[in-house]
Amino acid sequence: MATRHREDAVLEAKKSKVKPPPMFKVLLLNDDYTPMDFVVAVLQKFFALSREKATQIMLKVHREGIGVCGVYPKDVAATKVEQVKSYAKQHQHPLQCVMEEN
Ligand code: TYC
Repeated sequence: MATRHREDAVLEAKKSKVKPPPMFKVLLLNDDYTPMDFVVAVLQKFFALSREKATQIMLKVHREGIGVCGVYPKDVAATKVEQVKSYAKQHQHPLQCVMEEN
């Protein structure tokens, strides 16, 4: 680095406190009523997944009861959970979405 300030040296002397942020899984839950194509559309719309990947995750949730849509920092995960729940509610589907620390 070209310019080094005294404060940098002070900071470096301490143990680095730069840590990666805590990450949270966003999970979809199965239910008996939400249409499969709606779940695939949600996964594509809010998790930027291809139709193929979205279909794989939807089928995993359908068969196993729960599945991971993605892993994000806390605020991003919380936003995705709210977006999915709100969108499902708008369309009158009981689809549930939750987050869990990784
Ligand atoms: N079980 C639903 C059905 O048979 C499909 C479904 C999949 C619902 C995943 C929710 O998170 C879910 N129509």
